[in-house]
Amino acid sequence: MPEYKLHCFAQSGNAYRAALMLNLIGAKWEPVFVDFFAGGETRTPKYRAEVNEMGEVPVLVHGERKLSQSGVILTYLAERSGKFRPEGEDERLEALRWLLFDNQKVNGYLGPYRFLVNWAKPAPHQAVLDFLKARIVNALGITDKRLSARPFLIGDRPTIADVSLSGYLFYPAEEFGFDIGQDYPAIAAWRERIKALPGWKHPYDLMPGHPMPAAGEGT
Ligand SMILES: N[C@@H](CCC(=O)N[C@@H](CS)C(=O)NCC(=O)O)C(=O)O
Repeated sequence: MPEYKLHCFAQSGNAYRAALMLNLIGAKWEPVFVDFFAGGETRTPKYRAEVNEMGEVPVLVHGERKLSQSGVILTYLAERSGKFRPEGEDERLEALRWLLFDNQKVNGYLGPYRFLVNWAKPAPHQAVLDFLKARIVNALGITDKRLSARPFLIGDRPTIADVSLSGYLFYPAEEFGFDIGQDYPAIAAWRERIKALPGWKHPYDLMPGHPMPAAGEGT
């Protein structure tokens, strides 16, 4: 029986951080599919009462413990496994600094942007997309500069800050309408280093729910 369960769905980069971490540390885990798109599951009173009062994925279940917020999940798994763990106060603070920057400004904008471009109904106002895109360009530029000077976010080895940054960066370029790999060479090189880690998998191969049924298909 798997040690961990992860409430997730394939299109969620926030959940991908946790799923990827579980795979990279070689944990025994199984996904629990959350029907975000068709069923609006995260918004149901049942989900909020029984799974996560914040109405979000990812949620990691480990025995009696239930954790949400990918940054908390990554910290927990790093401390338990000793893998991808920042060591010492300086590294811990540095990893936390990049994890928060990522949560707010890199993947924190990429996720909603991708959602608006692909799935939002009614379609978003162009001004909203333009605002988010400008924020994304700024945050990716800062991240690219950082990664041009070191192989991983806080130095020579990957930590939970890098796993967090992976959030939406491996999803297909067409889903964003711009190509991160082409526009940000240091991020592109970093992606190859992350892909080379044992246990790496693409989000659509790691979590259930892809491809989504076309409109009218399924129940
Ligand atoms: N800061 C959170 C963000 C989680 C989040 O926004 N998850 C989205 C899916 S990508 C969600 O569950 N949204 C549910 C909703 O809006 O109803 C984390 O890192 O775990």
